[in-house]
Amino acid sequence: MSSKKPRYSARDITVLEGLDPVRKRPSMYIGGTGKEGLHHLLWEIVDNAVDEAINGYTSSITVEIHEDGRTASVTDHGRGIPVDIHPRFQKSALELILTTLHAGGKFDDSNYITSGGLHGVGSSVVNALSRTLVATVWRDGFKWRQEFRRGKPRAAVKKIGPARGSGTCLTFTPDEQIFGESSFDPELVRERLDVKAYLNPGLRILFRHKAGSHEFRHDGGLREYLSSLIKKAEKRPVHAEPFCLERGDGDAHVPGLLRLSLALCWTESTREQVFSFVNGIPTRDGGTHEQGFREGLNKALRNYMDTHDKVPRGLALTAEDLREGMVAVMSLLLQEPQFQGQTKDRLNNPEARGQVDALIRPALEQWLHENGSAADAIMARAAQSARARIASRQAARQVRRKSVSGRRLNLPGKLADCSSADPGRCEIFLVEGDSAGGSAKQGRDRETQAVLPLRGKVLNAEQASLRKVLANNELSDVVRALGCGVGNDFDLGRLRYQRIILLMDADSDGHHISTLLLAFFYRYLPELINHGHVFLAQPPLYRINAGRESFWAADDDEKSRILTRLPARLKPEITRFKGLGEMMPKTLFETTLDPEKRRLLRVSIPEGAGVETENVMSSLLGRDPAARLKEIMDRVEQVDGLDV
Ligand code: 28F
Repeated sequence: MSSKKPRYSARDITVLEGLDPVRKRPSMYIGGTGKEGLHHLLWEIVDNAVDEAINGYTSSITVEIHEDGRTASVTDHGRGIPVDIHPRFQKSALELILTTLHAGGKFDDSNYITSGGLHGVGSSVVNALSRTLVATVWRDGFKWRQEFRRGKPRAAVKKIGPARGSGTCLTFTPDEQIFGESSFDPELVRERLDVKAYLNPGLRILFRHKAGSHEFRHDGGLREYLSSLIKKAEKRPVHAEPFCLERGDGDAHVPGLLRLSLALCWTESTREQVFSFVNGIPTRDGGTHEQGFREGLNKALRNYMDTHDKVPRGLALTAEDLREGMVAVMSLLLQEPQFQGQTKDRLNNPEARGQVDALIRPALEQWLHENGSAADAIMARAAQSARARIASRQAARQVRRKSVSGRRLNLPGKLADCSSADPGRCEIFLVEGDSAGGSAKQGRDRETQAVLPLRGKVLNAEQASLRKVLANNELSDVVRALGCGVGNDFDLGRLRYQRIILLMDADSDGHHISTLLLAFFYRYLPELINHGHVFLAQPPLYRINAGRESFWAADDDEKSRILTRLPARLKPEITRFKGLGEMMPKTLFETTLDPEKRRLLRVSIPEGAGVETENVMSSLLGRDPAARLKEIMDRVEQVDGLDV
């Protein structure tokens, strides 16, 4: 540890702001007021003590959880927080530090490395959120003491008496008005302090609590941390020595990045584990530094493979293959870390990405070059991952194929299925009535078109519960035929048909059934509509025979348009279809089923429709079961000569 000793006084404190905002909105400062928030208080104070240590003023700190489980003390043997009186504010530096937000000073010194976090506002935030806080300072040959209650001093700092040495001790009890009755969790504290000791080799941390005391000191740093993690995971490393990197303290000419430490090793585990820290704070959600790490790693391994002719034959290694089984610990010291996300667990400094990449890549490549047997083992591990990945993908495909055929057994008896098993090519017609169903079955393209005739009554889904809906034979047949499940069980990936086409008579009964079916899809299978799988067929209403030719018209408008176009000498013969069942199968195919000639309407829920559509649908379907289809037709888009 270095020992730079810049001189400070109370003069160095800059911006001052009271603590009211902290008590008003504690979560803004410590993330929450639960267990995490409570422990956050302790981490802040511990970090301040660690800062004093990593800057070379002390080599050991003590953390104690008292009998009550709610009071904690942290002690360092550093310089002691200054107690001299600030000439302008007529208060001690100690009091200013503990009662004002953003009290800078030591943090304006670019030599002073901090643990980030609240970036120096930490101890005042803790003070604000503590029922009581007692500060004891040893400094200038005396022992000093000051007490606070909910952030307010009870009196000025008092000289207790002569004392040797120097240091700071803060004892605080989190305010039950803010944190309730919860107490510190010794196991959690133990764990965190242990990691702190790995991150700061040479530092000794004493931890005392009711059930015992521990001493943490890990001079092996990240290398030792890595080996303890691997031991804990019970996974064997595939090479003997880990790759370790230390950059910083002058040799890293990277602005803002003061230090980078890294240890990594490949194991037989099929997971990848990266534990990253910025200024001693775990970055559980990764961030730019982890991105840079992965990029540097990837490039180094690929460069090494290329230049040493180690590219495995016939195997394409992905970046994930290269990292499988890897366990890594990375610790960064940054001048100005920016943390992001709900819990501030992600680093956001954009420059960190390139900096970390640039530090890791050449070093790792060099290491691989010098450690041939480790490099070989790592390459073999990646190839193994690639082979396992390919094999498991094949196995998954096999299972999928099997379950497709397995589900065929559960298909409704009335379904005339198509022969193709490729859902992308298949469509299903939901047809009203047996006779229409018969024509459709005969007229369809058996390879790609399935037909499900619906008899009986389709339940009004708008007013029924899912259980009732599924008790309805017609609707449960539809669900079984589609194969994609419904409710919690829904899985679009299992849909057996690309297009679901409602084919109903162009009369009021047909409209009614279409409406009920659409209500059912809208309510219980909205994904099918959202992904554009639901269509309305447009069977013709009229046939017009003129000479040797036949024309079909979907409605009266179309009929008159056709008639006006016909040569005057022909006497057209007009047939109005009463129902689909009257149509010859061949005619039905030509007019309605044939993907080349037919017209379909795709059903869609209008963009941004929420409550409004909801209301329209329920007034349309819920209260007036005889509602006209027209209102739904307003929401469909025309699809001509469709081939999606
Ligand atoms: C129990 C937690 O907080 N330890 C600390 C110091 C030492 C100095 C310091 C802290 C002074 C003017 C701000 C002493 N002498 N443990 C701790 N130890 N803060 S916090 O200074 C704060 C600055 O503005 C210190 C000379 N320089 C700094």
